[in-house]
Amino acid sequence: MEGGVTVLAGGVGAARMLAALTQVVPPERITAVANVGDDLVLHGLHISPDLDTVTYTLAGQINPETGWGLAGETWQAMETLGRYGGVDWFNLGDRDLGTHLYRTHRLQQGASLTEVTGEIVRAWDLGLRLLPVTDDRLRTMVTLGEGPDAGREITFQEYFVQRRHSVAVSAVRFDGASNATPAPDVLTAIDEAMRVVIAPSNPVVSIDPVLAVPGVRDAVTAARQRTVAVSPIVAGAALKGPADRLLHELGHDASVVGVARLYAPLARTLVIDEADADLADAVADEGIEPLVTRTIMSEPGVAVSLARAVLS
Ligand code: FO1
Repeated sequence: MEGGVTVLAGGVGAARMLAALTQVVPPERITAVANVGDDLVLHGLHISPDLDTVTYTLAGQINPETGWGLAGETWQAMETLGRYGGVDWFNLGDRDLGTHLYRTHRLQQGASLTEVTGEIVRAWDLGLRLLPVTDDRLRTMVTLGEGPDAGREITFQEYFVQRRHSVAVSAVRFDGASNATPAPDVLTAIDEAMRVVIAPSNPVVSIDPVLAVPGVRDAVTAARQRTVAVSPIVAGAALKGPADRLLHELGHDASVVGVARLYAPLARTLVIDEADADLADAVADEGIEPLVTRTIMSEPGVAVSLARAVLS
């Protein structure tokens, strides 16, 4: 397939999808537009988990035990931090810290997040283009749904890491989104792509913040005929993380049909797993064409065949 491929990306699922795509099309033709709603400033450092998960995965350096951070990691800085009683629920490995130090310093020098991300991607010799969806501040905020803290709004990482996403959620909001502008090249990358791919990332906390940046949802809607989404839900469960639980708590169906309902205005095709073949007609009834294939990328050979299916 000629022309560019633009991927709307969250963390782990998107990183695996991108790694597979780079085996099928030259990386120079791939642009990833990544979620920054998970970003946080901690110890004065700007941390961009989804940008880093994509970078480290494509560099072949992702920590295989965690799915985030760098392989061969040590944790001595965290040990020292713990000694002082510093914030230690968000684990920053010694190798990973180098990335956050560099990013933070460059941002303080006045570089944009897009520029710094480009520098980091080049330093890891990745051929693709990785763009934060915006250079502006955008933070996913989560309202707790039950218990003593019901109604309290916390940051995404306080929900995901500190509370291990094991608490009920009643609402999700993207703070800063309405005033954000898409980073340079984001809209063009969507407008001009031969194929737009919505990666198998969490629809409500990874893809929605990308779409919440003014102009992005409209651009993807306009590209609908060229857009393929991959369901992150297989047989009613998320492959990783709390997507199934969040979909359910926020009033969606935690199934490929629920995903189809969310993506029908944006994508012509929804790739669903063979395990959900019996739901293909229900997906079609939502107004999105189902494509049934194997989608579990941790299984041998599946990632590349999924990438081919997405581009076909
Ligand atoms: N996830 C965890 O479950 N625990 C952590 O301590 C943690 C630290 C961390 C540090 C850097 C980074 O880039 C990611 C990190 N993650 C951690 C993963 C991350 O919070 C989530 O996977 C994403 O934000 C969700 O896509």
